[in-house]
Amino acid sequence: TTQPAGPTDHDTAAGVLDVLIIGGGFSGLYQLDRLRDLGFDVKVWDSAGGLGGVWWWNCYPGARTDTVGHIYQFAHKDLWKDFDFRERFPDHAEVREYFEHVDRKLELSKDIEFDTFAAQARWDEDRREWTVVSADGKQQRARVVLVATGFGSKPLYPDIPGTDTFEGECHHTARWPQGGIDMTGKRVVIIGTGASGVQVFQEAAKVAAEVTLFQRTPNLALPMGQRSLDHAANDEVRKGLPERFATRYTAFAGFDFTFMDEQGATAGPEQLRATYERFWAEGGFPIWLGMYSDLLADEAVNRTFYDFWREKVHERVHDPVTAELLAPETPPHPFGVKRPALEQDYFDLFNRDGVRLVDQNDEPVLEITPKGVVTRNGLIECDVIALATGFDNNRGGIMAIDIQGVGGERLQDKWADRVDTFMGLSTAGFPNMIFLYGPQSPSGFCNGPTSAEYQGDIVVEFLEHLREHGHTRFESTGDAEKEWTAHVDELFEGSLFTRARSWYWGANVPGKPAQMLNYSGGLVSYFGKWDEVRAGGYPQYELD
Ligand code: N01
Repeated sequence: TTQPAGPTDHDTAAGVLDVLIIGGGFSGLYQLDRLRDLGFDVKVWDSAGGLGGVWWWNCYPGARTDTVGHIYQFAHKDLWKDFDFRERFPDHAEVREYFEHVDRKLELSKDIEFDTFAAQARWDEDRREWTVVSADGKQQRARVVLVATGFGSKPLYPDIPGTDTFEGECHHTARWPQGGIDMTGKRVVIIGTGASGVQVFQEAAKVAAEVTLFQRTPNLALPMGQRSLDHAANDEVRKGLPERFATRYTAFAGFDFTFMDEQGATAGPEQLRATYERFWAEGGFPIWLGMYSDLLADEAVNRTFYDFWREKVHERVHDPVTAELLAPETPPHPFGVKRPALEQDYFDLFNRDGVRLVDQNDEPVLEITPKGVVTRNGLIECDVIALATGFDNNRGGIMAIDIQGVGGERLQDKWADRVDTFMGLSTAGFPNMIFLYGPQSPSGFCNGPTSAEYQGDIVVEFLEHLREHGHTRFESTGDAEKEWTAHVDELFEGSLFTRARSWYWGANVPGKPAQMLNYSGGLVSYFGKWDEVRAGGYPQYELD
């Protein structure tokens, strides 16, 4: 059912690809390489100007991984054997260098069209193929479309009047100018304290004349445990990597660690403290997803960690009012049900002259004028405004494309009130389309590269299965997605995750339907489920 690999006329509507991949981040690139090797005729379209997906767009100062670089890479084809990371947690420039390394080895770029935003995709039932049209009018037909737009490709802009009138530089962190902005000696305003806000703040506060950070919810940020790595250190790390890569497939969130077997509820106060101190000294996400197995479920245990965390923050911040704003006595929400950032000197930098934290709830930004931002206390003059206000996560990148399925039904309409997928992979009425890292998949609870490979493998295997059996059309059923949605909802309801207005369930976007968009059952359950699907002959799909 597929054409043999080989040259076809991709620039005209006459050429039909086996697979068009929208998005060239970890997931899209993995698909490209795997499918190309298997003889599929495949291309990638990406709106970015270069490789890396989110790592191309998020070039704001300080943008870096929150996952140890050695684990935030492909295990595929021994690519890891000859790439050194300079830092334990590489910054965006280094992640881009990694992608260039991958490109040199796998020659991916020749099959990627950059600066190509897929604006529309139309299903043709008679031909059993999609026609995808770019924002600049290019057309591409493909039998299968893989939507690999990532969970954070659609920036969320705050609704503040006057943004266009500002005379200085005002940018969303995910649309930062590729050439950068020198903040030395400047007056900088940052709105938002998610991972992006914390990171850009850490850079701004070191060089700018003045930094004003607007906080709506405190970030329960954890120590990163950053270290420099030389070649010998990289060699040392590499020795243990195959084993650590294998662990990624068995861990809750695709890291090389998972929760401990012990419960915090049965540990005494001294034992709890000793554990917290031990993890704190090492830093990183194990503090969040590698400690007591009931930390994110048992509110009393959770509170003991919050109090420990608060104490640590208060030790570092001199001004008691600022310290209390950053780490209030009453937790803003249980620890860890909103993604904590990893910080290096975030809390210490509030001790600097010219650095100010403003409570956005008490003193919101009312307006942006040519000279700066206005609050009820007047104008804060500034030269740079960083909008670190996040994304329309999980579904935003997909819904930015006008996808028209069977009978012209629009995905934007189908999902207007509720997202429905089967395992985050596909949705009824939209045949021959697969989402990678999609809504209702482990996505936000999974290390990106792990998902790219692990979920990527099931997609490749599924496409091979279809080819072998001569199927030219697949569509998941409405019943299958009802059941999956109910399962995702059930895991969320009653959990502590409902207690923070997070992007995990769409609560960060005004007007977005409240619905859990990330599968929170862990990788083992997710892929165990797919094993059943495969063993049963894919009964959740109509195959023809
Ligand atoms: O976005 P966020 P992010 N007025 O949604 C505030 C990944 N990531 O870009 O918390 C005022 O977390 C909002 O306030 P509140 C990572 O998975 C990873 O930082 O909703 N404030 C919040 O403080 C991460 O979780 C890295 O009350 C407004 C902030 O803006 C995800 O991407 C780096 C506002 C948004 O925080 C998103 O992170 C960066 C408004 N109108 C991102 N609207 C790594 O380290 C929103 N806010 C790998």
